[in-house]
Amino acid sequence: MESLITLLLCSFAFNPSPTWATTLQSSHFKELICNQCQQYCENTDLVTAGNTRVGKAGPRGLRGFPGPRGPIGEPGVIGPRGRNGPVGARGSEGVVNMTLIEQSMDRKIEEVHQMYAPRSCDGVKSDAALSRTDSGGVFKLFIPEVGVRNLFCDLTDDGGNWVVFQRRMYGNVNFYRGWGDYVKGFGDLQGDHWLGLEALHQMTNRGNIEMKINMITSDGIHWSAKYSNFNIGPGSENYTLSVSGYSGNATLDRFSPHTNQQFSTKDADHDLWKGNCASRREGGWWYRGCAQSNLNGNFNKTDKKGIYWGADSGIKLLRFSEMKFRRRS
Ligand SMILES: [Ca+2]
Repeated sequence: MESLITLLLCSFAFNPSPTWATTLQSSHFKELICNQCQQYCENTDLVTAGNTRVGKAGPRGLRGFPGPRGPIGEPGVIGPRGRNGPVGARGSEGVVNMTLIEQSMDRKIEEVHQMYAPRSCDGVKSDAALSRTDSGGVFKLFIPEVGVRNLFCDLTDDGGNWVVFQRRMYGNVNFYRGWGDYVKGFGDLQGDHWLGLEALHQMTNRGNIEMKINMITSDGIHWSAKYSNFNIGPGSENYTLSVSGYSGNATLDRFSPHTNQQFSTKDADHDLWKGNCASRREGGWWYRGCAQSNLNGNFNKTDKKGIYWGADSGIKLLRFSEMKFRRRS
């Protein structure tokens, strides 16, 4: 009965009409009612917890320190491809490598010449000459040991087919040169020139070669000296001369005495004299000690520095000389 009365009282106290509310909720009576009617007062600031009263919540405290950094997350998914950028400006014009093109063309030309060029003066036709003279002309030949090379072919003298390797005619080419020039060759094939010791060696070292020298003395006499054997040794032996089998109308054979001699120049002394014959005679030759013939001497000198062929007494100066070889038939 007492509980029923309390329930009614509590229900009445917390569901008052406006008139009653002011009286009940603002007095000690309200606190008294709450202690009896806790189920109605749980949401009010007057609820008790045991013997301790709970006040209103205080102001919010200071924010705590941040916690430790978390682990790195998994990488995200690759995004979609972006749109193409705008077209760039035109670049500057490139440079064509002419050197490579020229080298390539030279190789092709060399291959063509190797296929079609004559192998010796023996097979040339005069209308195929690069340039012509009364006695022959300059031809592009393919010599297997030398490669493709321009040579002067004498097509008329003594049956023709001669390869000319030395000529003194105009005096406009200096023959007082060093070793390198004599090995490589110099001058103008149609005029004064020296073919070169290396080519001479390559084209004569298989034997069966004959050689001829044509000369005109300073007083206009034509001489010839022909040799049935002619061979030039390798560079390792300083292009040693091997010559024999003289015939001709020169006053004496003044070339055979130089056989078995190495070639010498002013900067490469291989002669048998204590001094340097090439310097003394102003040429390059197979000097012994020093010269019975000096066809590579100084064109303008009239003593033993000049171009001469030994005579009965002294020397005979020359105004023309030509040396040539061919395969013996
Ligand atoms: Ca010497």
